Amino acid sequence: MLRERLTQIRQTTRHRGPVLYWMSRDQRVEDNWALLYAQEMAIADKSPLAVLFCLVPAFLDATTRQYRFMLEGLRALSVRLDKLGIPFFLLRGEPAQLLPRFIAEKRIAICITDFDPLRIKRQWKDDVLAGTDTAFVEIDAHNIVPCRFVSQRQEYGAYTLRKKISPLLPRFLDEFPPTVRHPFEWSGTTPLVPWDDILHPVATDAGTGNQGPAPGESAARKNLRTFLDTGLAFYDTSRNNPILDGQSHLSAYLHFGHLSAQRVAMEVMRHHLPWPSKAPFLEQLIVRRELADNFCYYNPSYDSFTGFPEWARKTLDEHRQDTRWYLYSGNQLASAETHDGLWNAAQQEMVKTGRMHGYMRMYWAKKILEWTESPEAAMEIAIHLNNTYELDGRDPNGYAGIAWSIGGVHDRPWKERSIFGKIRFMSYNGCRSKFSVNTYIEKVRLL
Ligand code: FO1
Repeated sequence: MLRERLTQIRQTTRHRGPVLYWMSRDQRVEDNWALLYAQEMAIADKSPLAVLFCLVPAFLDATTRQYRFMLEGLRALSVRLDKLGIPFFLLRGEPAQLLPRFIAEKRIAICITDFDPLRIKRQWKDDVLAGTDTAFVEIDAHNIVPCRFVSQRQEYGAYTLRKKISPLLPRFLDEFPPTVRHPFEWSGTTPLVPWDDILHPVATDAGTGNQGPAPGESAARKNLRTFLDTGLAFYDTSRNNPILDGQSHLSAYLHFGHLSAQRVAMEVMRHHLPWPSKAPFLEQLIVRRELADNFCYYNPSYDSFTGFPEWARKTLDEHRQDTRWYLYSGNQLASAETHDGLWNAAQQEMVKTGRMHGYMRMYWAKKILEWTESPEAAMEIAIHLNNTYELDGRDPNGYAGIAWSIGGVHDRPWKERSIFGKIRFMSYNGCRSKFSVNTYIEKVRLL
């Protein structure tokens, strides 16, 4: 594994003992640099290897919809790991309590964890580190070019990050070795996970309609195959049209780590289509996604008004007193009770299916800025709705997308207008010029 993927969190003289991969973001067996590195270390030490997942009772507004998708994926993962002689522990509770106890009980020699820029995850790691003195290593198994390596500061936009990522791509699109059957037996029993009764009693239920992608690593690979065979060719022409189903439908798999973005990139690169047909998709998959991790990692206020660029805060401040012709509460927006049928359809698509078309996500978030009393209220409501209903919510991509829409993050000033100031505006008529609004509304009504 390329050493740039690795960050030494704590180096201590290691006693001999099992290696632990504390899995969180990258919930897959294949193409997982954190698992591969943990296995490499364990084999070098002639030690056993285990994977641990801490299941928390609540996670950033997640509901049964997301927990079910994740848990079904983890259930399939535990079967795969079992076949490789790697025990999978699923413990319920907070990492700060569970990890130190597990590390002490099992005499873990070193703990490997996967990179995640979200505040909650960094807090978990700090809490766990405070409770144990074991060696700790973090592997960026999510980004193709590791986040901490590709840039040491918040990037202005896609164009500045792309300049740094592009020359490094050939090196970081390196082939994954297989995860092998582990040659050193885990001593002691592995508790069976009571999968059926685990489904989260705590997370509130929100529109758990069962339609939507099948969860897990093998379903993710099947969906990737389908996208490569039938979707990629139309991606560029149809991606801004919510009536055509031109999206890749891979975002939930990427969010839960059922699928490696590096795997997707390598498969697309190998695809027979000419480069111009692939470039727009690779821009979203590589540059936009890694830009989101860069934003969340280097900007501590990634989910609030204070995280906006100075020009955006200034212009929004100047327009705080502008008349809001429409004002809606979070509840009215959640139940799609606005005057705008197009916006309502986008909200309903998300509530019903756990997904919203990429183009509509921008329009949806920008209208929340227009129809709430302040940019702060808009951020709070947009993030809450996104994290409650989107299957791929609670992700750096979501925070960066909302901050782009409402706060001009990674964007530039546009022609000044009321409420928005110089924040890029999107209008109903603008949507009508791109696709048939009524067809989209009707499509959502029939969902
Ligand atoms: N990660 C965990 O380590 N434990 C959890 O119980 C957990 C729940 C969870 C629920 C919904 C969701 O969207 C994500 C969840 N995650 C959990 C985190 C996830 O694995 C990703 O790491 C982040 O959301 C993306 O940065």
